[in-house]
Amino acid sequence: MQYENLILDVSERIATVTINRPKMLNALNSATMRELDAVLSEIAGRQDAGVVLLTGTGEKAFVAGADISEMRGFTPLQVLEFSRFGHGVLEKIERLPQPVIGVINGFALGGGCELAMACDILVASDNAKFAQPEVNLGIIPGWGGTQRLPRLVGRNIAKELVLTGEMISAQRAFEIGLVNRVVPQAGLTDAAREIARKILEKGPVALRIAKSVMNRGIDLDLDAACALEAKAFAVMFATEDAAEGMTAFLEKRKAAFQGR
Ligand code: CO8
Repeated sequence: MQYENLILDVSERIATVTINRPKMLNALNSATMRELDAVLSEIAGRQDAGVVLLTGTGEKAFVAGADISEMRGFTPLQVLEFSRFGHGVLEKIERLPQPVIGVINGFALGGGCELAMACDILVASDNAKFAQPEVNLGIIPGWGGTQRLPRLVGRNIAKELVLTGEMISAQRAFEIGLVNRVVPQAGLTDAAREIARKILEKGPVALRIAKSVMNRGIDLDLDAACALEAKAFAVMFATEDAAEGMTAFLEKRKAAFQGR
């Protein structure tokens, strides 16, 4: 499929999705959100993509939020629809079979920060900035920011960020556990691809199940979450990858996983 507001590149089993509206700092309008939804469906079915990188064009912004110029004219019902659609897109990232690395190359604000938080791992450039600045506009986060941020960084730090709209540095985002690592802008793509390559060496079925169990389990009580893990663990033993991985260890060789 052809995309107008994003670029999809697949090479070395890494699918890179680049949100491409640099004049608006990659702000997300409804057309871009529909394309994001479509590209995720495309990637989910691609056997040649084992890991996904999600980033924005340029060195200034990952995504500066929802497109305010479009959003301002929405009726409450249109906003409700846009909010629910966005929730669905972010959930699609969380349910994607492949791990998704957010490559945060600049501003990740509002909907941009929310999009980042749906990714599995976040690598940020040292010039990246994060905020949930919606209160500056007289609104609140609408793509999961009030919910994912407290789960990621704790309730009170999340409240401080949402209630003040304060913009924080990449280093501060690292300190509060919002991002996994911070690297110089020039080395951002290499750092993300290095993590991707490491992941690509592992059993694809195990990656898919581990991601799913962690994303599903986090909102369950520990007992239910561990029961989910136990069932998934048992299912792993029906896979060829598990047999190959354990046999390869015992035969002191590198496993050749087939993703089955
Ligand atoms: N929407 C639309 N246009 C934007 C956005 C945006 N979110 N961010 C930047 N732009 C545009 C600017 O208007 C400007 O356009 P132009 O060149 O035509 O004047 C261009 O991008 C460049 O931006 P600036 O000139 O402002 O660049 P600066 O370097 O001076 O500032 C900032 C950069 C600090 C990032 C600044 O642009 C800014 O504060 N942007 C808005 C950030 C923001 O408030 N984001 C949150 C939006 S609300 C949201 O995301 C809610 C998500 C949930 C939606 C739920 C469903 C409805």
